[in-house]
Amino acid sequence: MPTALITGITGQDGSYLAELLLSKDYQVIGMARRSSTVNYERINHLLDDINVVQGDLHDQGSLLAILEEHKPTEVYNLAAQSFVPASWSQAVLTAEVTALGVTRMLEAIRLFDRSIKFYQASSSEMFGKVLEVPQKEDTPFYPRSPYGVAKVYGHWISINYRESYDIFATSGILFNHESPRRGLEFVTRKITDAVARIKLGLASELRLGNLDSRRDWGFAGDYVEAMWLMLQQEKADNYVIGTGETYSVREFCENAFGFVDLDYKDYVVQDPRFYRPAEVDLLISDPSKAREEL
Ligand code: NAP
Ligand code: G4F
Repeated sequence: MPTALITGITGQDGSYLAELLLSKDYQVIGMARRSSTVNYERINHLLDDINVVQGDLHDQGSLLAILEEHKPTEVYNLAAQSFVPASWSQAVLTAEVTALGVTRMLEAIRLFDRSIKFYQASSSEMFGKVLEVPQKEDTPFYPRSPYGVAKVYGHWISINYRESYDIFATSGILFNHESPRRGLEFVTRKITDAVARIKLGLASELRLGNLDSRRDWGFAGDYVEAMWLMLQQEKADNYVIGTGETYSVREFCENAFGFVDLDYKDYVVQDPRFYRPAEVDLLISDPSKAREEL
């Protein structure tokens, strides 16, 4: 039975990936950081089948100890400070977790067992102020947030450990992916949650920032399958995962409100509090390499 370690098991992707790996008869070890109250909402239904262990990307010793005790054959590094606006208000923490955390896990692998296959959760945020349309694996990066900058570091340190130590370190450059399990502060769930509340008479408006930015939105449940496929390849590589389609936040609002016969213009208020110091205006993927090879 293969054993996989998932960091970020309590997050959106961690929960879907755990379900996928269980369906493939993996033993699943999920790493969660200690908090004063547990936040297992997304994995409550899996607790009989997975082993949740405490560890933190800040803490090198905890990562090494988990590898030594559970001896995974695959490590999926999904943990991160992943909310872009928080990366301006907590820039150093974002760098510690989202950037240096990757090195800490790679160091643990280097020291314990270099045959472990490693997946790094890289992001289309790395393309930022895009230098090519659509974006693919060799499109140059121009990150626009401390989060994007930290992800560029995580991407390149993964490639560096691949080239320096021959570690199977793969970087999945995933475009936005959403689901009912998405955190409520991200724009898709913020909108759909508000639409439901407004329709039920529980809210009267929705305050948003930039309505004109465009994203290539996919479904998280599909994208975790791509993560697994990347680690089943003969060699480690970089892959862009996306739909190849792009829509604006405004179009998303039109659709979501329209779905319950409401007009978004009657409810959406643009609020400067939700504008970002630097915006990523347009993301659209060219996922042809993944389609051909995975
Ligand atoms: P998410 O829901 O925000 O989950 C992040 C996970 O990281 C949570 O389990 C969180 O734990 C954990 N975490 C945060 N800081 C940690 C630390 N210091 N030590 C250990 N764990 C820590 O994110 P997601 O949407 O599932 O995304 C998964 C990964 O893919 C992230 O790395 C994200 O940056 C990346 N990504 C996501 C997308 C997307 O559109 N969803 C696209 C590209 C890349 P708590 O529950 O305790 O907070
Ligand atoms: O949903 P968002 O917060 O996602 P964002 O910034 O694209 O980042 C997500 O996707 C990345 C992949 O490209 C991941 F790496 C990252 O971890 C995260 O999962 O914002 C989407 C767009 C932005 O342009 C933002 O300015 O929606 C715009 N927006 C407009 N009003 C808003 C709001 N975003 C949020 N969160 N809240 C608003 O009120």
